[in-house]
Amino acid sequence: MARSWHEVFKGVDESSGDAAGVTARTQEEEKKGFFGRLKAGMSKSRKSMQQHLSVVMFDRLDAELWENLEETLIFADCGVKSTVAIVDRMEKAAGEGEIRNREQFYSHLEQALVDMFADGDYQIDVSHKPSVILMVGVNGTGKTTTIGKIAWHLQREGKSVVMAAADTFRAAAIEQLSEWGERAGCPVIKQERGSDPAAVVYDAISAGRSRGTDVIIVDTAGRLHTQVNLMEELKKIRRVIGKQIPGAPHETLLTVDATTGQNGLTQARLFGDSVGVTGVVLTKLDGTAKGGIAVAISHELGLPIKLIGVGEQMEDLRPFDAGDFARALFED
Ligand SMILES: Nc1nc2c(ncn2[C@@H]2O[C@H](COP(=O)(O)OP(=O)(O)OP(=O)(O)O)[C@@H](O)[C@H]2O)c(=O)[nH]1
Ligand SMILES: [Mg+2]
Repeated sequence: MARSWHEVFKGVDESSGDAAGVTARTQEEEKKGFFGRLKAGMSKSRKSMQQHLSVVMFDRLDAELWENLEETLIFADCGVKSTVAIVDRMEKAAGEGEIRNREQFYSHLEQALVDMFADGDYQIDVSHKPSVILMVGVNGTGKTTTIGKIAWHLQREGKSVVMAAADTFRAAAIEQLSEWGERAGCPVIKQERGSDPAAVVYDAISAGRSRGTDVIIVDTAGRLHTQVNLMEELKKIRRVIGKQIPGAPHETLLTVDATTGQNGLTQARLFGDSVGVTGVVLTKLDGTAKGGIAVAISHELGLPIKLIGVGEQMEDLRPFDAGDFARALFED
């Protein structure tokens, strides 16, 4: 079953925050509730899978079946590498007599899918004092809203947060982050529109340090005049952070919009090469029938997906769990 928010943060004290008062039973209920939302959010992907596989005759394990499975996974955007690996594994299992009916087919498929997700640290490291989380990603993918939600959860877990409005490209971006700051109850360090993002980050770290803040979260621009400019700006921000706090940023999270499909994979590759991404936040899974993109991103880039978004509400951003993801994709 899914991890709770308490479990997703590395460095959150067991006895601090609201989580200390949350009973195991409430945590269980929270997880069940999320699975329902996850299933609802992934209904487009699930329906598409079911439609593709509905023609399959599970008592005839022939070439047609494997072709059909292959097409289904490719259509779902699982990517060629993962698709080939999954189909090979399924054929092998069938050859060994492990797949004889519908149930066995789906349980093997679920497990094969789960195993495609990269190993890696699925937690978000906030164990340093202060810890710095840098949020990067193309415009509109969900950076600012994700920061707001993470900040809200961190405060609830007893961690103090300062946010840095380093997307100085648009005035609206600074306002949007400020609103999230109010909602989450944490200060937002900002300057005028058009000011140097690295200077904002410098201020935020100084402010965070003097206040004894636990976590500093940095919002960045998703679009500048050119992509080269953007990567150079992000590199500069990283250098400024690293100079003030050796070893930081401790997390560089990349937001990817699931509805952009293979294009999201290309973006992830670019950011990964330029700014050293430690994990992916995959947003808008509710808006696509091609939820398999999660598999492609994780498997082909070797990156853990740390959080997923299945809607715009606060509760729709959740810790990622590969097992739940696979179940939500196939199970009625
Ligand atoms: N349906 C859906 N919408 C989402 C999800 N996550 C974020 N959004 C919406 O996507 C829109 C863009 O989110 P932002 O957080 O502003 O994106 P951003 O990356 O900061 O964008 P820029 O500041 O322009 O670079 C908002 O309207 C969010 O509510 C999700 O999981 N599902
Ligand atoms: Mg933004």
